[in-house]
Amino acid sequence: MPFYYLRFMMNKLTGWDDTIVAVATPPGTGAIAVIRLSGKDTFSIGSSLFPSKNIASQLSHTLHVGMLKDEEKELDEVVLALFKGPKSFTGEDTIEISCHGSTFVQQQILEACIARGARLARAGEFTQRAFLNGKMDLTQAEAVADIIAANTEASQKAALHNIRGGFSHELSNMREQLISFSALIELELDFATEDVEFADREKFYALIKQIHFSVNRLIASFTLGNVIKNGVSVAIIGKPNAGKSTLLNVLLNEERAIVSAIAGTTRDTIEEIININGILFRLIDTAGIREDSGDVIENFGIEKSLGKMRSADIVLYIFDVNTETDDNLKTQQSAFEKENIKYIFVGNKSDIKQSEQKYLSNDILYISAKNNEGIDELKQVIFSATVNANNYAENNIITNTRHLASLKNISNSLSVIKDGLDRNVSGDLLSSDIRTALYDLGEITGEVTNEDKLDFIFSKFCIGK
Ligand SMILES: Nc1nc2c(ncn2[C@@H]2O[C@H](COP(=O)(O)OP(=O)(O)OP(=O)(O)O)[C@@H](O)[C@H]2O)c(=O)[nH]1
Ligand SMILES: [Mg+2]
Repeated sequence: MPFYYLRFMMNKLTGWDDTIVAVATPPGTGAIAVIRLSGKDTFSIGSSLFPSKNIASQLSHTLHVGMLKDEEKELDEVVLALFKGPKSFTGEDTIEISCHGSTFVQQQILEACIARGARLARAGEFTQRAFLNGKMDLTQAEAVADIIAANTEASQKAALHNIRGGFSHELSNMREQLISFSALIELELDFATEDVEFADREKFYALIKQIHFSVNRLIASFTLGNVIKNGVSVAIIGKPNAGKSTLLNVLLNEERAIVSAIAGTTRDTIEEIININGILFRLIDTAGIREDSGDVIENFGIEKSLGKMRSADIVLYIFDVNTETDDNLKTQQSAFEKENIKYIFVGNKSDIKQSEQKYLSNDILYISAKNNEGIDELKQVIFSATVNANNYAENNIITNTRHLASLKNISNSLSVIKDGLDRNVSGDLLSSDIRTALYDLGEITGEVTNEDKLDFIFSKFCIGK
């Protein structure tokens, strides 16, 4: 019998499954709104609102069209979808009422449900119940929030992969292997006086090494995961008139920023988003940087440009190929390198290049922002400088800081175990280190957790999910 059947029966007996209700569609008026009910009184509440049929005696996974009524008052003509626990999203008896999208109608239906004993669901409570009822582990539940927040192909792909349990599958494999060794070592402890060794230390060392490798790979994948989830910030920096705003406009394919031949046109920063190969890049056009411009507002803008330059994931240093000197580029280069700033040199206005100015830096990308030349190439250069394409192809990518923190703890515990094996430490020490690693693994998937932690995780969800 699957775990969730047991859980479902237990909740029924203990009355933990009080009935929750929420509007699952976004607030406001739309064509259709969906109201979701889950918990032990779902069907009795549903039947009392839907007098034309006895909901409880209908088959699971069926749709019913009819008038929703609060006593004699007609509320709306709706479609009611019915899912009997445990074969539902939450694992409990659930109905979803699709009504017309008036906020007034939605409100009346909610009130009618509450008057019959349901209570308003907290943020994420439907998914929290799905987790508590064993329908999914914690990483899968978190991926539900990720798919709702997905705004690019890459974040959608990563979230769907984790909803299907891709990441938890890798973790549970590690967990099982560790548990089987830990059992053998604990068995040795039972025979302590006889000095036996059930767990082959060499095999164990190889296993720990392999798990450590996988854990460290997952940790490393966070750089990419973070990029997938939060995007990359790109500051466009340079002297006045270099063509920064022209570049922003051509990248966006829209006349977003004012362009003019007057040096010092851009004062404040302008931020816009573009999508390159499924990843979001936040472009930041800044005020041109020059020694004291004599203009207070422009000086403020320059200060701001320097701040954006330091906090960006990558800087596009754009210069006019007709006026830039090699000396200045060298100065820029060493300033970026000193501050550990990732940068790309972009030589602009190559359409009117007159002299054959030679720059010693090999890595200059020549463009004409005005004529849209070299722009596609620049996009690919920005992409490959910030997105690790090797990791991109791999399956399990960490996008969640909670998972990252636990994985780092696991990596530390595995180092301790490896070190212990090197020093031939006793079985009881090894066994306690393995238990620490297992604890951290269990924390990611939610096998080890507590109410506060769960409340914190699910409070970041939408109401109705
Ligand atoms: N010929 C040519 N002119 C360009 C090119 N890119 C920009 N310009 C011109 O250079 C001038 C300055 O362009 P902007 O994009 O406003 O320069 P900016 O770097 O944003 O300048 P500030 O905002 O003052 O710091 C404008 O007259 C543009 O038309 C280019 O690729 N070729
Ligand atoms: Mg500008």
